[in-house]
Amino acid sequence: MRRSAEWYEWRTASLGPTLILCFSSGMGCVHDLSIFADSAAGTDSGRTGSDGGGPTGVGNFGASCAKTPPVLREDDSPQLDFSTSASAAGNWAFGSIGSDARSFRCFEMNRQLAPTVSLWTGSSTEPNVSRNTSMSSVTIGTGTWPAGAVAFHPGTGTVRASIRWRAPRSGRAAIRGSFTGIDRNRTTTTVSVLHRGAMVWSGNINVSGGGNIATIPTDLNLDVNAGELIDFVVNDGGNGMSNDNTQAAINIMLP
Ligand SMILES: [Ca+2]
Repeated sequence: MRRSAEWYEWRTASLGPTLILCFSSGMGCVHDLSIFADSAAGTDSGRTGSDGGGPTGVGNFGASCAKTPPVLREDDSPQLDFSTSASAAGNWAFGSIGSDARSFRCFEMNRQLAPTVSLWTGSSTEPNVSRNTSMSSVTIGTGTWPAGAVAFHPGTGTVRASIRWRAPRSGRAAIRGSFTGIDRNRTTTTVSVLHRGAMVWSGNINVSGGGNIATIPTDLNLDVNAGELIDFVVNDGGNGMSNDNTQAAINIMLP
């Protein structure tokens, strides 16, 4: 790995007064939040940030994303880091992704669809990721967000929405979750899990024989390195993106 003086300066600033002792030769840092270790090829250019979270899945969330320190959690879910102020925070980022995981871009625009439903988008309305922060379901147009729900919606063609997780430490991550169509005109999507940019699971919602709920099997356990990325991706199911709002109930256990 390659770490510049600028990198350390950024790191120190981002973590405030926390003292971090790092070693050369890939031994890592004694501080538990040391997760910005890039691949052996080294793509991290420090504060100016060009690491792209490519197919190796190692690095920051992506070049377009704010750099934020991770949060150590054994039980993680995207709603814990969804905020209206930043599309990348803690262990989760919300953005668009093409057919190559290296194309991930953090969303730039946030707006309220309703007093308790917040939406992150790029330059277009879709793809997007949204959250209902209330304790009640909320219906907007043809979509109904259950209480507390995170949802995502694809764009057109290969432009998809991604809920991206960055491992706060190394270990075996239990990937759990279910995805539900929440549009009354029938959501038609395909949801995938990508690890190191490669698909490790996919499920169909009201297309290709799938029903309205697609559930990740309970044996999807992935060995992750600190800083590695896992993408939860939704596409349009091959029939266009109309009425494709999809609830994403995601849970990652990393003991
Ligand atoms: Ca569709």
